[in-house]
Amino acid sequence: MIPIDDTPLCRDGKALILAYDHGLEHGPVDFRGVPESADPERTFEAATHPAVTSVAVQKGIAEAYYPSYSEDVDLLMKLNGTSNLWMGEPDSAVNCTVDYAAEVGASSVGFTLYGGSNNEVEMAEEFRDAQEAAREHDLPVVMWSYPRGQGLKNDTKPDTISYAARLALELGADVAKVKHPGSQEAMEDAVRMAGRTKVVMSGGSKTTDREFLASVKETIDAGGKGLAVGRNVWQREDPTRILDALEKVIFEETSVDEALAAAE
Ligand code: FBP
Repeated sequence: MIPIDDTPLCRDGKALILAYDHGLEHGPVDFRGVPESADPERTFEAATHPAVTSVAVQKGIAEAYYPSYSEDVDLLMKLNGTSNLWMGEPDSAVNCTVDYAAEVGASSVGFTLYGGSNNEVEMAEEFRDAQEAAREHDLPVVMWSYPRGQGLKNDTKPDTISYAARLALELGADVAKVKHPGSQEAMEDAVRMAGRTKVVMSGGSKTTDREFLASVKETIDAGGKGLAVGRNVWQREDPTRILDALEKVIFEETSVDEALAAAE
């Protein structure tokens, strides 16, 4: 296990990972509301905000854009990912090796595991290879721990999220990225189940400032390490405003009202 507090994934013991792999995972539809959001430079610019600890992207985006931002932005390389065109049982192609991620400049790696999928066994074996390679490079591993599959489609039930957090600990992830399970109490259970693996909340689809910040606040109060978020930042017309508010809630542990007032 890598203590992530001393790695670029964290600032003052908290993490705010800006995720931008949606062009692969969901496709252009995610960029339609704010057309400028299709330009990766816009997200890299947002990632220079002091609240952002790392940006999580796929290999192609990293190769093309990270060289221009390597001084100002920390890179988390997502190692696997699948398009929304794939209609089979949940699965994720390994698109990048840990060696190559390190060569491009990543200081941590991310890997999706769909526990409960008919492909869970193969995915866990691929995760094993990635996790052990990451250890050789001393790179922290963030697991996108998303139970889903036949009979368990995109489940956010408290027990399922706690199981997702536990899977990350058992399989050797340093950070478990899990969906919000609906309450602070349920997030506390997930944090407990994760043991020494740190828990970050997955952002989810775009919602109101107040609703989104309230779920982040619940995560922090539950002992979560922070957030890995995409759409709730870059699908906003002004990503800086919500990042200002997130800085308050995550790093200064203010109330949602204080954060909203500060971001006016
Ligand atoms: P969001 O904050 O936009 O939900 O992003 C987090 C994330 O894990 C992305 O990294 C990924 O592209 C997306 O969610 C996958 O979402 P899902 O598989 O639930 O559609």
